Amino acid sequence: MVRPNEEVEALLQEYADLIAITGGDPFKARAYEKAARAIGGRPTDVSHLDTAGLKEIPGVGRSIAEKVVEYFRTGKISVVEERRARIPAGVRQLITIPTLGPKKALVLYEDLHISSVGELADAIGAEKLRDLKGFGEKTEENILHGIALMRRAGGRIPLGTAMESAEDIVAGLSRITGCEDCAYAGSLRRMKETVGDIDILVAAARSAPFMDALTELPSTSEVIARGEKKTSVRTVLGVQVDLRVVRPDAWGAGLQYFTGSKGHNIRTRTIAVHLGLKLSEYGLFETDGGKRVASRTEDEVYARLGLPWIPPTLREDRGEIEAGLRGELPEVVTEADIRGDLHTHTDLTDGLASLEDMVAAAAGRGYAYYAVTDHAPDLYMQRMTDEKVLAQRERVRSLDGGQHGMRLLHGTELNIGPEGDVDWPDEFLRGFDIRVASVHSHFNLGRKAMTRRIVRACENPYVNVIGHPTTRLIGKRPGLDADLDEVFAACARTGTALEINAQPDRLDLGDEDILRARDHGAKFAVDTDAHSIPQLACLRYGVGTAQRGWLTPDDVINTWPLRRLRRFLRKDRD
Ligand code: DGT
Ligand code: CA
Ligand code: CA
Ligand code: ZN
Repeated sequence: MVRPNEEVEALLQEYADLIAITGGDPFKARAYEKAARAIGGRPTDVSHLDTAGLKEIPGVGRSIAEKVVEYFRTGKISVVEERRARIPAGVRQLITIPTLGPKKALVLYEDLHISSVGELADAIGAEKLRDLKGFGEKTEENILHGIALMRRAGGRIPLGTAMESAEDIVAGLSRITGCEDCAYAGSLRRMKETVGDIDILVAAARSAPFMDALTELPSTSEVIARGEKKTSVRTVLGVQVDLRVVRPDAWGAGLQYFTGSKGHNIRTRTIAVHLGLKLSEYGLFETDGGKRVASRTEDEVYARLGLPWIPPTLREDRGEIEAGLRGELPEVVTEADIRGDLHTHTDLTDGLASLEDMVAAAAGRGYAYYAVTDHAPDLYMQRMTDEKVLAQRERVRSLDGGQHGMRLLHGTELNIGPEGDVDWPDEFLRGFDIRVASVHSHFNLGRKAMTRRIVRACENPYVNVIGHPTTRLIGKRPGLDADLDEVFAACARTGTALEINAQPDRLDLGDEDILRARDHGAKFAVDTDAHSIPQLACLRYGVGTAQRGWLTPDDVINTWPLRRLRRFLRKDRD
């Protein structure tokens, strides 16, 4: 991601929220939101552009362009500052509740002086909302449901957000003299879908320079605790960061300990005890006499316990210790194994970049093949037509094999209707090389109907991949109510792959569902669903999730050579 673009995206999005909260013009709010997304999705730094250059970005008019220029010249946008001053931060936090819009948030603030999520929950408990104009018992219920959804994420941060902060911090600390090693550990290194706090580890002889540096980073807003071995801060995004400095000769033991999980560590410590050893963050020691037997690398520590090195994504005490002891640890899929992305969009529908630009960026990632899968007509707001998609096919064919010899597949993302039907008749579907099918509507059908619906989609001889199978949005929307075991069995039986959507707010399927689906013998596609060039890089989160589901390259169709993939895509149609 390009940092200046992201800063502008966040500011313009905030401005859109502020307009909405203060009861401003909804069209204006939407315009800023759109421009925010467009700028955030640009692959190249916008900070060098002048007003004219900025105006070439779709959705960016003169007034927005001028605000962006102002930001890069002065470090702020004055109208944003003005609106901010009128609204307390707590009120802005209210609209992050998924079921509460800005208008209602404003009423709550003005009439009941509610300015935090906690105060709001209390007011609902005291039945104070139902008497407000435009509110009722049903509204109270809806908002409570929204707060519950938000809390279910437990104040935890999405993997993608944590990763970007952590990589910035690691880069910053690595530049300090005396740094022999620096890495993030904890749940982030295990690629858990949400992260409680960020754990950073440094190997160095002296800790003070690193502790100082962390407290002085521009992203640090508050120092929680400053110590010799550990310092904790909070960043401007509200994320806690724990930094520990270890001696270089104890790097492996420290990394192993602070990567966790707790469950995994309990198992490794128990093995140590049975071997007459003691394992801590300082190393592996003989119980009698205290001689250190391993500590420099994780490899050494695991080896001395009779284990192979275990990938961090497997360290959840889900059988990895037993498998390691038996020498049967899976060779999990890695980013390098992925030969192509099979679910991506262009500006023909709701993507931000042109076909040519997406293809060039994909080729730049070294892919052997790449599928373009814009939305199909039943998603009305995307205005897809037969003519448009056929014209796109011509362009795809002319680009095929051009960039570094990368092969292109022309595909589409179909919409699974309430009865399990999809857009377009069979003759038309036949013309595509690959078809992803996803649920985009009718989320509350009831369990039986929902299960039947998705199973029917799998049984369609043209449907190759079920896109974001549960439709969950982490911390915002729970997954569909369906009998997933029945869906997974149908996928295995019909030769339909399950997507592991790599967008960090989706990660859909998630790790536990992947483990179940794998037991049914289903295959998977790790795809980004990229709507912009930077989003192609989200692949790593999908791969991490696939690893957490113990998948090997053989389980993942887009690691296969094109010939094998094409055979899979034919299903049983011949
Ligand atoms: P999180 O931050 O809630 O997403 O999860 P973690 O796994 O990052 O947990 P965290 O930050 O509390 O601690 C990082 C790692 O350090 C953890 O995975 C294992 C290790 N660790 C921390 N405290 C303890 C402890 O009391 N006992 C053991 N065995 N390990 C610990
Ligand atoms: Ca942590
Ligand atoms: Ca921690
Ligand atoms: Zn999509």
